[in-house]
Amino acid sequence: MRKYVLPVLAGLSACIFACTAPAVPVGNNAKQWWKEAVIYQLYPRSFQDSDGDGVGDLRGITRRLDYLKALGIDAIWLNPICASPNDDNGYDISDYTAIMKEMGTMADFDTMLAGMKKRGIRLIMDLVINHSSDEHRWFRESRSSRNNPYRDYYHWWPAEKGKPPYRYSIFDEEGNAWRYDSLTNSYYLHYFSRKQPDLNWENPKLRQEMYTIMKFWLDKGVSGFRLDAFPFMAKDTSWPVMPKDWTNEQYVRYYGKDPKVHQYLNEMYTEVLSKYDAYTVGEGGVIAFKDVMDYVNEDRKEINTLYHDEIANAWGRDSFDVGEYKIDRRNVTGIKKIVSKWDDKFSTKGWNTVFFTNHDQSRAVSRFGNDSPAYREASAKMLYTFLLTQRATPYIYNGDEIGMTNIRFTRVEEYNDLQTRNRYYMALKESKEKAAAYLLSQAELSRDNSRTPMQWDSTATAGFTTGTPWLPVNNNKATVNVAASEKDKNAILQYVRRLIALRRAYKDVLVYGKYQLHDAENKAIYAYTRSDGQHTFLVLLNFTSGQGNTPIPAGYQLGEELLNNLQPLHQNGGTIQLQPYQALVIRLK
Ligand code: TEU
Repeated sequence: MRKYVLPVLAGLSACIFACTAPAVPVGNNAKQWWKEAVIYQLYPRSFQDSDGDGVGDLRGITRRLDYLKALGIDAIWLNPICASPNDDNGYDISDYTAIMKEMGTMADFDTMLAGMKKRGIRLIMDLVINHSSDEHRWFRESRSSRNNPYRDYYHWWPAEKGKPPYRYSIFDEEGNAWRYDSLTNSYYLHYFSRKQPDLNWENPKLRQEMYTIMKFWLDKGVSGFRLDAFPFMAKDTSWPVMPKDWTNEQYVRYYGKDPKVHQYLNEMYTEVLSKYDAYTVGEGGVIAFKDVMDYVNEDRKEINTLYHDEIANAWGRDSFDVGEYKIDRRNVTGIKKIVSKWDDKFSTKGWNTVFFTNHDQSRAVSRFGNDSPAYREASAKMLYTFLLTQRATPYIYNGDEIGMTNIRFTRVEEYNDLQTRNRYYMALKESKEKAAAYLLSQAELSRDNSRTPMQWDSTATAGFTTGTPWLPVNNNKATVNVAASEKDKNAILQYVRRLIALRRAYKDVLVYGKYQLHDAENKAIYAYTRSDGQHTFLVLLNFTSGQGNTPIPAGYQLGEELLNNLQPLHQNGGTIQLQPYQALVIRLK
């Protein structure tokens, strides 16, 4: 059987606040709020429940806004909150201008947004543009007859033409993106689940509907959008037959990224985004590195930023083809190459983003650090030191700031995520062994690992709900929780607050300043400097559970120690010795 290779589909000393003489940024262009922002990704279903139904909601978020303000973040990217039957946890929208009933009401939304504004926190909405729910009014109309005015809001293939050319579906139980509908004797296209039919962006009416929806939210005062799965929105609708042994690169070409995507994004920018000065971040996992600038180059007037999966994938990728499953936590030199390559790409144009995890990836400390009791705190702080000292907009995923870990389910029945469940059953059709291997990979890689409820305290449901949580709470809530972190001055949370404050105090260095890699071949230490021409900061990160050594960059001496997750700093002549997972930010002189 052919292989399904899935697509890459923060107190600080007073000095810090006093030393910020403005300097001309080195490297990148115009200053923007969204370049300077620290963005917090909030998965609303798992953040805070207020009514005891076991599902997080908007009133819950409003209750926790002081926590977010104290963290120091500037904006929130909120995963979908619109009306949805929740086949894919809100990524299947049945009404784009209504609130999902589990999440509350539009009045709750308005209160939440007002609470954010009062605290100087911006809101970025998740815009699901490639597909809707099959329960959306548009789709109900569309499937009702071939002559319905909404027919062309979706992609249909009349069955009298025979079977449509094969397209793989990322979530379908049978892996087939065309679903037969007897009502009109036609197949509809769904790249994701059967309940997520793809929208037809070639139809100008559909595009205008989407722009109206975007204006609705912008008029309410949101600051921008995260564009879900956007490269898929423009397809080659002549539906060419795919070569038998298609590769990953071909998959993307046949499935999306049609040149029309640039036309649609430019139209969206002209008709909507430019009028509101709204920020956009596209989910760009399937966009090849060489093509990135075609989307985010400001001269093209399309989107501001996108995010990629290269760092995440360097530590293992979720794939139906379990052969691709690998976790290599020692791949430090590989990570340096990826990060440096992306930094270089944006040295004169566009702007980079950086994240370790999100709702589609497992927990950062489990996957990229070391979540054993001995190293969980040190390695989580080390990872955050990286994240908040990059020339890129950093995304913090909720719960990571207290070092939440993978839950590691062992039985398929424990999983909620349709991706894990459906891929498991597909694997089972091949063999029990394949299914077992896939299940084992999911303990490390499943999206449900990062979707377990936020751990606020050590009580049975971690302060998330008074009811039964929709997904179990991780047992380590007894020690890994916000309440305990507030009392411990060495907690990951307190360290993250200090890092955010440092980034804010030294924007010219840590946001806009030049990035330079040092000691590139070192297999344990990731060393780089950030510099604005006036200040140079050295960042040292030990990504391993062993000791590491690295030279002080030539021509420099160590100055003030700005952050150190593991006191003390060991210096031996021109060499610095780092303890396992030690992270340092030092001013050079
Ligand atoms: O993900 C798009 C996507 O391409 C997925 O395949 C994703 O890379 C994969 O699930 C990672 O394991 C977006 C959303 O981020 C995801 O949560 C949704 O399920 C998906 O779109 C459908 O809307």
